[in-house]
Amino acid sequence: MVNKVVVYGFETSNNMKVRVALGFKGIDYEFRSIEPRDRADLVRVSGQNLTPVLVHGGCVLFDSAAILRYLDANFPGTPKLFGDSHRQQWEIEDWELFARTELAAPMMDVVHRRVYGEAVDADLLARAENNYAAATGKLAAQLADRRWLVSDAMTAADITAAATVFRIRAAKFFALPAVDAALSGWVERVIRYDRGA
Ligand SMILES: N[C@@H](CCC(=O)N[C@@H](CS)C(=O)NCC(=O)O)C(=O)O
Repeated sequence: MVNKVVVYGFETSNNMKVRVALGFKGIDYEFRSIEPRDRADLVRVSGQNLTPVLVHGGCVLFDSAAILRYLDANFPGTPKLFGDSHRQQWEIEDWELFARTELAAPMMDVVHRRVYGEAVDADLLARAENNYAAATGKLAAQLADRRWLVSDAMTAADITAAATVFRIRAAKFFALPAVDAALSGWVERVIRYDRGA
């Protein structure tokens, strides 16, 4: 019997990333929603506190980027997330790095302070707003005349960055830049692979 993929998580960009990748690859999975204030199951299953966690047969993985690599390596014959060449793979890694640092930092600065009960002041929000506008400007420039960030198909670069943009828009932690049509169309193209939590 083929082992079913199980994902433990809740509604966040890193969980959406993994669900989009599974949907894009057409891999059947079960999403087990955890209560963010109760991490006991997560720690029991994976030995650590963050989501998403993926369980497949005897294999347990945490970290969304690691999970995307596991899916590409272990489900051959499904659409690839890391491109067709050495060069594309490096470009994908560069965009992932950008998405997890410059693009996500404005949101994570606010989220971490809230989780720890620290103040989120007007200066921090203004910095977040400016930094996020600059980061999305880079994405919009890349997408002005192309459908995907790296190749002519969706890759881990698009999934990582678009899931972050989607969550930041939904959460409205700080003022968002004016809507860019190319950027919005691209986010829609990516998240249509997410069947939800
Ligand atoms: N590097 C990890 C980060 C995971 C992470 O920060 N997960 C968040 C949800 S996206 C989480 O569980 N945060 C802990 C919390 O909310 O207390 C990944 O990409 O999966």
